[in-house]
Amino acid sequence: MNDKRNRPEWVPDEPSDSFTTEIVKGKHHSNPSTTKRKFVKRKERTTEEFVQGIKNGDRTILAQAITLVESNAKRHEDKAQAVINEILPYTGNSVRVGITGVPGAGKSTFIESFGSYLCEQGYRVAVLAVDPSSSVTGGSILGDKTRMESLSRNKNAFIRPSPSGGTLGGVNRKTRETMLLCEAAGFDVILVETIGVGQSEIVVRSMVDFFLLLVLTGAGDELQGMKKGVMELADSLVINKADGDNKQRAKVARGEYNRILHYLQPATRGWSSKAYTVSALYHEGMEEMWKIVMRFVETTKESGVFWERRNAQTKDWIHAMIKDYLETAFFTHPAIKSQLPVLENKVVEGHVNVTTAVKALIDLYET
Ligand SMILES: Nc1nc2c(ncn2[C@@H]2O[C@H](COP(=O)(O)OP(=O)(O)OP(=O)(O)O)[C@@H](O)[C@H]2O)c(=O)[nH]1
Ligand SMILES: [Mg+2]
Repeated sequence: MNDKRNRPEWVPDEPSDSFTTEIVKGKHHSNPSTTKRKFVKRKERTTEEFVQGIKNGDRTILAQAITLVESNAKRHEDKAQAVINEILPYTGNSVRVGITGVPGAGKSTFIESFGSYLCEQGYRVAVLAVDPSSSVTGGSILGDKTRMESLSRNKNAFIRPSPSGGTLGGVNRKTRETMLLCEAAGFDVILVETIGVGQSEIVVRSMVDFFLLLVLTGAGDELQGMKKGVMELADSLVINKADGDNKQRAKVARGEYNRILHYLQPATRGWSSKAYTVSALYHEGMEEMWKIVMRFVETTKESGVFWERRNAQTKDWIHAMIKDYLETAFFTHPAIKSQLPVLENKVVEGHVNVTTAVKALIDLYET
């Protein structure tokens, strides 16, 4: 915890090879014992200080509030929830955009380019990431500060790496709560990056208004190999790297993707998802993409779909948290921990059937 105070807010908690930036504190020559005492005794911010700071758009306090939300300590949890309760009336006013795509599709480059464009237009942009693997690998998104170099220096942008550690459910809650804090701090657009593999894109789809799938051309059978499921989640499909030699191919791919999209279930009722080409590296197509997002928001607000989705997302979140809570409670229950392996073995050896074993465990849990 103390160590954190010497670091910029955006440096990840976990040690990582890909990230070595650290601000080294100047030497102190006063009595070390008093320095230490002062250090430890520094008062924790009150709920009110957090709330005011966030509402004033104070980035340091916002970052500290996010750290509080990400903490797994019970003491922090209570305060984090109190802060969120207070700022709730100031949330919900942003446009929430999810960005997914296979590794290397150019998500970070796109966010750098798109985010910078939005800042130029006068918007305040927060960039978050959902990367459940970050606790294991050190996180690919952690290195993104280097790829989002100019955006991270922009005073209208705020970049926060994925919370490290914990389950996808934990990352889900933390990201959603972080989103609320950013909205209360006055950010107009929230961009959430996630890798398009596994479950994390579904989690991100469940927390954003507009979902953008970044794809590439070139890899011959990418169209076939592409998961139809991911395409069905997308409100627009963006073919990146439409520059140089690749420009023509990107145009062809756009036609092919549009044909496929035509036959798929629309991700959002009343909105037909289309394919576009951009070059994130050369900042081409950003204005067009923003126009599409704005048209989407306008269309869905008019039809009511926008609010229906937000309400449904909130309800889903409640359900997801209940499941998460119960699952943890069940598997960490002492009686379950001791009896589960025993019953597993009995089932495997053919002495007990699965349903009977499960019922016995649940009885054990409920008593
Ligand atoms: N030519 C060209 N290269 C691009 C473009 N966008 C991204 N790249 C390059 O593609 C590579 C991957 O880009 P990233 O932005 O790191 O991709 P990512 O999707 O965030 O990757 P992960 O975070 O690893 O999942 C980098 O070398 C970029 O410079 C583009 O529009 N045109
Ligand atoms: Mg990236």
